[in-house]
Amino acid sequence: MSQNERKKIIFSGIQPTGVFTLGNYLGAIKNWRELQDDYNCIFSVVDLHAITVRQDSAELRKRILDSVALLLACGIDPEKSILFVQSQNPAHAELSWVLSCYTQFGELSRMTQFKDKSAKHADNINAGLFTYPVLMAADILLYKTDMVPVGIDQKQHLELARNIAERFNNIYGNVFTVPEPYIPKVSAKIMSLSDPTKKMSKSDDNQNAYITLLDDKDTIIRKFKRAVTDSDTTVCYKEGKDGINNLMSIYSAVSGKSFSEIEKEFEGKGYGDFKLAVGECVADNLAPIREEFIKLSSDKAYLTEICKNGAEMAQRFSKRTLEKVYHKVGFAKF
Ligand code: ATP
Ligand code: LTN
Repeated sequence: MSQNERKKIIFSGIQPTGVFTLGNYLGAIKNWRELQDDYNCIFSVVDLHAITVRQDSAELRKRILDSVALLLACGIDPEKSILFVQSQNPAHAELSWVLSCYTQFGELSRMTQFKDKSAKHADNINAGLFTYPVLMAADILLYKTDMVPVGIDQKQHLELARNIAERFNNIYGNVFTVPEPYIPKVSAKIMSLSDPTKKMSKSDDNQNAYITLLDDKDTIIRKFKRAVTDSDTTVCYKEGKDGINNLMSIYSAVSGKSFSEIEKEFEGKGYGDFKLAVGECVADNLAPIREEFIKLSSDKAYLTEICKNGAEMAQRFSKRTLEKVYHKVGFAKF
């Protein structure tokens, strides 16, 4: 890359709604770590998004700092990337308001995450849950983001962010960069271990449905042993074998082996052997993250420093976009 060519910009976020799962890791965070050398990366713990579902205040405060520690433990390097907590840069909420006036009710009504979360939290279908994708668009568009590494569940939100950006640009000229998704091939959607037709999610009520990045080896192996599969006996990737397909995707993403290599490895062996191998491989992969988290999470002063610096940089980088937007829509400046 020539000196004049600017590095492309990456933005992504994760909600501090629980301990990150293997799904979060394989669908998003692993890519974040790998992209840091070649892109200007900005990663955020999106606490504004988290309160669209009712949270306990003390618990949320703890989870935010734990999330920062866990991202650092996963290899997000504050020397290379900007790591910050979303609420600490007011520009996100400010741009979100403006963009909500350029987003249609009908568009938001079609969002499948809104439909799923409304069904799950029928007693709290708040306006923030509905406008959640507008805030996500603001997150992305503030930083002139070129690429957004996410799991496939976020593709629809990203499509909406692109539409909002294009709509705004059509009215006011070239204000926003239109972002592209960056979605992994094998692990774009890791499924729940107890119901392989559902996404693995950190806020699932059933702890056996997900592996967290902080589970110990015994817990990981136990959860994989209990994973729901089928009544067949061969380890092969086939339609209708959701549970086995999911375990094969996990094993492939973690070990680097292809599906045909995995099928060969377990020829003539049963599901029990396969589940144990997946469990051991995942546990060995996650062990260094867990160890690093234990070290980092007790160093509150260090974590606070990272958050302060990150917020300052995020504010600095997003200031110009917000000013431009305010000017374009006709706000007076005094
Ligand atoms: P919640 O359960 O609170 O809704 P979540 O586990 O779905 O949370 P998010 O914070 O919403 O996680 O997502 C963070 C990132 O992880 C996003 O890029 C999302 O696409 C990705 N992701 C989440 N779950 C999975 C999964 N099961 N497989 C692959 N990627 C995932
Ligand atoms: N909505 C995302 C989290 C998120 C995000 C973002 C992801 C919030 N803002 C910006 C990418 C870019 C989710 O995972 N549920």
